Amino acid sequence: MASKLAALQRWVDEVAALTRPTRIHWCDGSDAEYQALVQQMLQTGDLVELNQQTHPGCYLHRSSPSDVARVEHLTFVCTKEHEDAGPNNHWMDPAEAHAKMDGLFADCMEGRTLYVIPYCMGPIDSPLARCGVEITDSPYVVANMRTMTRMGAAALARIEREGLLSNDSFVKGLHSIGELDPERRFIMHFPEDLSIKSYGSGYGGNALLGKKCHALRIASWQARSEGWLAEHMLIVGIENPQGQTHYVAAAFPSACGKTNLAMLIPPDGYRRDGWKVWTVGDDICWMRPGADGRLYAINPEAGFFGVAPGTSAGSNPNALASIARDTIFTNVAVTADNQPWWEGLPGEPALDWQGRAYDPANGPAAHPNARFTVSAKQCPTWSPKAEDAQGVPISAIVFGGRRPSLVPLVFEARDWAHGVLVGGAMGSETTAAATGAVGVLRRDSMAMKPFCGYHYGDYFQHWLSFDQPGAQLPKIFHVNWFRKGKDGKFLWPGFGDNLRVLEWMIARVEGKAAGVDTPIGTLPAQGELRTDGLALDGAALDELLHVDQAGWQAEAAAIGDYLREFGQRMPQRLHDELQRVASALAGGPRVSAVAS
Ligand code: GTP
Ligand code: SPV
Ligand code: MN
Repeated sequence: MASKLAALQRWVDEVAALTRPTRIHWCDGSDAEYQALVQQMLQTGDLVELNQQTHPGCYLHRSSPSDVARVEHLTFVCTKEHEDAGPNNHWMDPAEAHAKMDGLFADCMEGRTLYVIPYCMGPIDSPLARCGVEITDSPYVVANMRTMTRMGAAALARIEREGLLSNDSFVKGLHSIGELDPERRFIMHFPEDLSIKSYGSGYGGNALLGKKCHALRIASWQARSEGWLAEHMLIVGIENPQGQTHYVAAAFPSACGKTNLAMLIPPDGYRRDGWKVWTVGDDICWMRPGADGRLYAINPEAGFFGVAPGTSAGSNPNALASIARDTIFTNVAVTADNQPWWEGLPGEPALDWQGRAYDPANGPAAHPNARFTVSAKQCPTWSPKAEDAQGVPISAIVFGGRRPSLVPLVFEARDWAHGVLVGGAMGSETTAAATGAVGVLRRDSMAMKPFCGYHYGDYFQHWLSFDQPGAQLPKIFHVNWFRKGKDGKFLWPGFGDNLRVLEWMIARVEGKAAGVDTPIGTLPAQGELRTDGLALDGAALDELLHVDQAGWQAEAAAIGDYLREFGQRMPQRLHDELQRVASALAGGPRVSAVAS
């Protein structure tokens, strides 16, 4: 096969001349193609068959042990001007980066097949969707891209149609697993020519280029120039007993609860009352203002690449139901009867994620960043609106992170500009989703630190720019499910019970809850957070809703230092907003516990 779009055909020819593959395969996205790839990978050992009685259509991939997560220190944004990438990104001169990468790619596909993957991010007929083409030599990447994107013939048709109208009709992503050598591994982005070059890793966000590289880093750049937002957010629909649904978008850093919140199961009492939760997306949200001034969001992905460890009947039954069949597992353990296993599931592991006989001395049986890849259609709560070409209207935006102390369970920003400050000031403890130390508190503005494809100062300005006459913007909230008590345990039960907090937010959106104003924002007034059926004592709730004035003064000072790191491009509006909060903390009304 080939393409009638000259720009695409020329690029594939150029890449083939550089990488010298033995074969070229244009992916059509069919079942037959997927099955053939699976059979081939079973033969090469790239996939291992799991128990087909208990898990039909499920396979295990064991990645190279030094290739198990995103590599932020090897990820670059290569803009002509260094300043445009911002202090939040690693930068390399584009000419230097191309030369370096082309050196690595030279002849790297000898003896391999070059796969051409046309894909669409978002419903294939959506005006909000965008297309890309990934070239890879990894059949595992092809199989995952088929689940995670709309991949194949329909995407190619859209690319060819749009290619007649514009030179920028698709993002070009070039990927090779290379030698899987961490010393020869780079993830390079060229937002000015909508292209990506990734070498040396086969793992998730490094290799499935539609996901973080395209749908966040490149898309955030495109979104800025075109007036929309590309965000690291889940999208969830909350249906009340009257049958009205509010859509909420929430940004939490990697492995901080997006998949769990997106698939939440209401607590018993809520279920009996008729509350329902609908999953629209679990990782990425593209949104833009509609004709009525509201923000409309699509999930650009078609599947979930979710964290396996901790996924259980208690924490996320919807995820567990989704992955009972037709799922690729990466770096999980297996039981004696060859079922996938990870910490949090009943039973016990026989082999660990590296295929060794399980020995606790070697650490956890499943890698902490072990993942499942599954079609979103398999999720029992998959929203009927998830494939809507126009997207869903967003009522509330939520920011949150892992904050063991200080940050209350929930508060509401007083307006859009304050909300942008709240998102910008976000902090969270690092997780196993990226290589490096785990559990270190760092600033992660809007959960986009690893994913914003340009200068954070410009990004905050772009966020502020949505506040225009006629805009019907969502309310902005901040949550913290991860506050710990003196015993080191989480104070809040989390998971399904997070609906209690969402219910308060929706009541605020509808003007039905009063709240208590504090210098950091509005918290639930006494009795506003529904706690029936919860084993939570009054002292814990007081602590969860307490605003520690001295602690917040220190936090505000730290936020100020952080904002100043972005220099001249940081909007003055955010400095002013922080100043307003700091003054209120210093001299404003006394802050106290607001609930018991
Ligand atoms: P990425 O896919 O990496 O972007 O992450 P994600 O934000 O989708 O993360 P996910 O929902 O998979 O969360 C993973 C981790 O967060 C697991 O360890 C969960 O157990 C934990 N987690 C999720 N929700 C909660 C919660 O409400 N409370 C607590 N204590 N832990 C939670
Ligand atoms: C994340 O790290 O935020 C992920 C997983 O969603 S990966 O696709 O590997 O980036
Ligand atoms: Mn993510």
